[in-house]
Amino acid sequence: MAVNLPPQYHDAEARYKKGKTPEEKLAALREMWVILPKHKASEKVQADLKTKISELTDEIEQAKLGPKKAAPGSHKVPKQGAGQVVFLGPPNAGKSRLLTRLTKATPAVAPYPFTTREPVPGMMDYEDVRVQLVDLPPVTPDHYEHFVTDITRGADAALLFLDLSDDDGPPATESVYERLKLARRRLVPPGAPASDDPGVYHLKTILVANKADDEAADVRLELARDLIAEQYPVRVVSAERGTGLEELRKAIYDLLGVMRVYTKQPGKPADMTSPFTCPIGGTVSDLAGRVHKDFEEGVKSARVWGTGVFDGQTVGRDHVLHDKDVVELHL
Ligand SMILES: Nc1nc2c(ncn2[C@@H]2O[C@H](COP(=O)(O)OP(=O)(O)O)[C@@H](O)[C@H]2O)c(=O)[nH]1
Ligand SMILES: [Mg+2]
Repeated sequence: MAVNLPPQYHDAEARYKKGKTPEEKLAALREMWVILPKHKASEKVQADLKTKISELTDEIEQAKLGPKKAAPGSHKVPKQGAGQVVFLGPPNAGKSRLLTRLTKATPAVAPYPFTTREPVPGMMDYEDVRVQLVDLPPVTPDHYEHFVTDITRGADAALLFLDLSDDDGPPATESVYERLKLARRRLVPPGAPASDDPGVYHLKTILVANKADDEAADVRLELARDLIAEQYPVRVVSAERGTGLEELRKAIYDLLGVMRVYTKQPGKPADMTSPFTCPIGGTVSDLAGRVHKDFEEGVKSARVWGTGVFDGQTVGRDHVLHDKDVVELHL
């Protein structure tokens, strides 16, 4: 979709391109952000601008901390599956143990802190889709790996861990929230309004209260609910005993806010084995863009079997799809 941009936007963009320092570039990008009309047609431009602002803000902040230990992007985890969900929490909360329960990944699990130093991805099966989970090093007020800031920018959602076997669990989890806030990452409950500052990244989060097998688990969970600033949905689990894990799988999938759509070729049955996933509220053209980047503009209509249509109804490119619809794209 074409976006009509006012002349002031192009002026600011020219200043961005001519900017010599990251600070000059950032100032110009922030002007562009203010001027940019915020509507559906400009969603892609908005997203690009947000990413650039966030990247430059982080670059400027990290430069203040001294030379980088690792090259930018060296800890990047390429996205796979229906979405990427990162594990954030204090040491010893059972993040790595949970990853071994939900995926085939094999991170080291140990009864002492700081065992995990690098991001460890694994794929979680949920019905007929797969979600990428990424175990990360622990976060404490004194210990923060700066690549966590980069990884959380690209992630779709987060699990915030609480250790129910430790009296220090609730304050330790609160510290994780605060430390990420310092890094301009705000862990918010799903459905919270989008960030109004493009330099601050909001990450949809649920609280995973682990080690529910501890006898004082209930009391600590209550304490944590009072202490932690945001009211996250909570999933109570025991990674060790394997309780609560099926409910957690569903909660993780739901957190992504995606729907499954199956495609078919004319005259052939649908491929019901590997759905495409799109954000809930996505249209025929959004789906087409997932199938092939050239199809997003190229798709003219579609036939749809599923919700809100009669079987095989022909719809336009702006038709909103539903979970489990079967779609035949017409280019
Ligand atoms: N009792 C109990 N112990 C657990 C549970 N989950 C993990 N642990 C133990 O907690 C310790 C830390 O686990 P780990 O996964 O390495 O924690 P991480 O630092 O958050 O990755 C290990 O000794 C685990 O066996 C659980 O649900 N219950
Ligand atoms: Mg670990």
